[in-house]
Amino acid sequence: MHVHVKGFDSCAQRWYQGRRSGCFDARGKLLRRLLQVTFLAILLFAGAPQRLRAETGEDAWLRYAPLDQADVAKYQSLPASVTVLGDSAVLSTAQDELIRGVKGMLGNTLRAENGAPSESAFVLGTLAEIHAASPALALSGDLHGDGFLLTTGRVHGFACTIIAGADERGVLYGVFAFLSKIAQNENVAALDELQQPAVPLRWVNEWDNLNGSIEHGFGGRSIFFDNGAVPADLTRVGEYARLLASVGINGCAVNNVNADPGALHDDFLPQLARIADVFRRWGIQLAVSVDVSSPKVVGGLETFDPLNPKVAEFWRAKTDQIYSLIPDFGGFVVKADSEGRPGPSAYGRTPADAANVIARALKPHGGVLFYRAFVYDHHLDWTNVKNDRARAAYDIFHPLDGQFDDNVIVQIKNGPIDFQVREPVSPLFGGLKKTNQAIELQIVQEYTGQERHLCFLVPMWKQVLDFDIHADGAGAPTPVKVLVSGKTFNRPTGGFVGVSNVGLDPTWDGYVLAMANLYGFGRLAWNPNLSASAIADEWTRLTFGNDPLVVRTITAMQLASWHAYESYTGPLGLGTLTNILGPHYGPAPDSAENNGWGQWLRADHDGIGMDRTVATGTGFIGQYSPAVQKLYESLADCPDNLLLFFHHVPYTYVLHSGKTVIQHVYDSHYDGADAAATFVSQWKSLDGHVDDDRYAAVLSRLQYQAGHAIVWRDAINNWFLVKSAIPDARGRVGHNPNRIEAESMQLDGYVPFDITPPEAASGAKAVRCPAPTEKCVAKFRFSGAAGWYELDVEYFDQSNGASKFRVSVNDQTVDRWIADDHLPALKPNADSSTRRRIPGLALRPGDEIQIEGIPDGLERAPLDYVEILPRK
Ligand code: GCV
Repeated sequence: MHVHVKGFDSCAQRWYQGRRSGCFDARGKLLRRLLQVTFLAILLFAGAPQRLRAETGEDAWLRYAPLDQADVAKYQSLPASVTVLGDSAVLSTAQDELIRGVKGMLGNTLRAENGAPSESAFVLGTLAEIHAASPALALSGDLHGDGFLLTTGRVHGFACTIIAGADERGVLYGVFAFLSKIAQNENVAALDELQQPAVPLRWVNEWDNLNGSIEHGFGGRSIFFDNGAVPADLTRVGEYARLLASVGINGCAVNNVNADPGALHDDFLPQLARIADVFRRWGIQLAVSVDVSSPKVVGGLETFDPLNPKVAEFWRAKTDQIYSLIPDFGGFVVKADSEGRPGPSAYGRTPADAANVIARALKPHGGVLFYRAFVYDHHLDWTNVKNDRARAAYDIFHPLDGQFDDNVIVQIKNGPIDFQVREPVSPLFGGLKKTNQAIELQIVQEYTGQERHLCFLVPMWKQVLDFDIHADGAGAPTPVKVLVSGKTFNRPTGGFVGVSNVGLDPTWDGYVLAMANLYGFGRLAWNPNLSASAIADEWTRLTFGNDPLVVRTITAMQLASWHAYESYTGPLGLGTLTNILGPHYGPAPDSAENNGWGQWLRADHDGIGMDRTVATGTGFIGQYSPAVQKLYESLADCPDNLLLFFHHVPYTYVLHSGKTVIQHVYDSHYDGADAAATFVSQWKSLDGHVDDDRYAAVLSRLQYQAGHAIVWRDAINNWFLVKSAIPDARGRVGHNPNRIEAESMQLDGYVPFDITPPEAASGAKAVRCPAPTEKCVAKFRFSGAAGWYELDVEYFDQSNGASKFRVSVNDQTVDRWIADDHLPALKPNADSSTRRRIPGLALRPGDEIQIEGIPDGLERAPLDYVEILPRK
């Protein structure tokens, strides 16, 4: 509950602004004000609901927050003790977790016991142990893998709640599932529920470098590495393992797939063993990404040719050494012949050759090798219209089907390009019938807003997983989710891999709301049949509690967010129209063209899109089965949302929706930016229903997103306007009547300059201080009608300086701030463009509005425009 005392906020605001007058210069006045505030607060809090405790997000969905008294009553008949059958680290973790969860939510401390129960108890154990302890107990179901059973029954004559696992991990997963039910206020009295994971291998990959940085990590520095070593304090690693285990993840490759060979050095392995020790009690197997040139770089051989016996011997000896330190080591992940990484092509060998030599070293220990299918040439000739990066994975791996050993899993990104906001399903899922496969999903939002934009990816993943790729010809449906389980073609294994990239930030990934993606990944890996809305609902209840308004609002926001993000970043299957040569963040569509990276849009004055048809294009569509080819090959059938991925069409082409391509682009960008703005008002409706800290942190992200969505909207629409020369039928693009461009203001010190690319700034220009200087000023006179307005200042916040800004109206300071949001940019462009909103300004015609910028470092207080809108 929030208490707003009229007058206090503005007093604090004036103080922040350095204007002590009227607030702090008269001590007596201040004292009186404080007394009033205290008195009012006492009055308001007496009998009011307990204030929500402050939270950082560190507990994510495992908060075990106390339930309301009325709900606690529901669980009164639960046993008072928990006994464990068997003796292992994972089982005692399960017992500790149950005690912790029950204590947190219900306030009771369960008695911890071992062995057969001597009273009514929670009984934890593997099915085998429970059978041995109580042979008469008929437990239902065929439990295997890491599955579990939650049930009730008499053990040794006592009425017990039984949490049985097919293995020890299953017991731990059962405990988490049970606690999750309590946290969601579900009835657990007459439980009889069996859950089995859909796939055996449920891994995450972390792209952490040994120096502690993370490739595309938005949650701070690594929890695994610092300055070339594994840190002494692995507390966060343990907490992360707990989070992963709670959603059924059983493997984690801790270092970047762009692997530092140093990870295999003799003196590094004992350090990795320390991480494995922490993982073990959570049932998580450590895995390591390896560089295929390690035999040469680490082993000192003159070659890393996979067919050379010395190379095989290197991998055998190194792997044996690892298992001597880490007996439950999971295996390796390999990225090779991709984006400059060494690979078997150096010796004319295939990915199967490279994979098998390593897999054979792992085999005796039960380890597996994930070989990534993300192999492509990033020096493609863009002048050849038949070239197509999307073809690469299938062209390379399909001919090798059947040549991989049975402990190799080919790890396939969901789409044929690279984690774009929308892509079709990779045809390779249908192209491997005699090879194990896993789907690689990107949990971290590299191309989908980098944890600064709300983008819940589960709906996108669901579309991929449910897609029937018709791999079995005329046979039964073969959705991707079944193919990767290995069941379709009777493969021994298969799985899900999520690129997670959490860091030391208390929120793990930089944004409380983005953790729904990690949760959702785990839930789908366990059960891909869950719906996106069920997952969003669960996650919200666990993360924020069961208040119906909170659950309804956040679930709705999450479910709307991918569509919104897609609408203002990359419609019609074009992919995220971001700077692919930079941080993959803000808009910069031209960066995709005329280079070897192969993410071409093929945009010219007349039309846009890649022709990937069999008839006239690159032939990519021919990699799908006939039924899928039929869906995409003809313009008549191709769905609008993938049209420009598969076809090159004129801007005037009419979509199934009845709109032209160009008008769809314009409209969807306005719709998407509007949707982002509604997230702010939706979130504001939760003020007082969510703890203050997380409320404020999320609000600030959503406000930023609403502003950056406008940057995206304007940049992409202007780019299309320039390319096509077709105006927006609704007259919006290029017309911003409420905007005052900085370059048109009266400048003192500030100088105009051209922005590159031009669409990154309004009017293609901005102003900045020419060199380090004390301050620069841009001012103008307000010419609208008298009234209340909100004033948006669009400026550039680079990461190489922290400029200060001050806005005044007729010499009265109305706002000041420091530009230090650490956006991913060293220059003024669409990555650094951001907005400061000053709400509630009373303006009259002729008022002088002045923006003062004080540069810092290499950031010259750059300013794009001011927009003045009537206050909402
Ligand atoms: C780890 C994209 C990313 C790279 C990443 C690569 C991959 O290209 O931008 O940072 O490298 O994918 O998945 O290997």
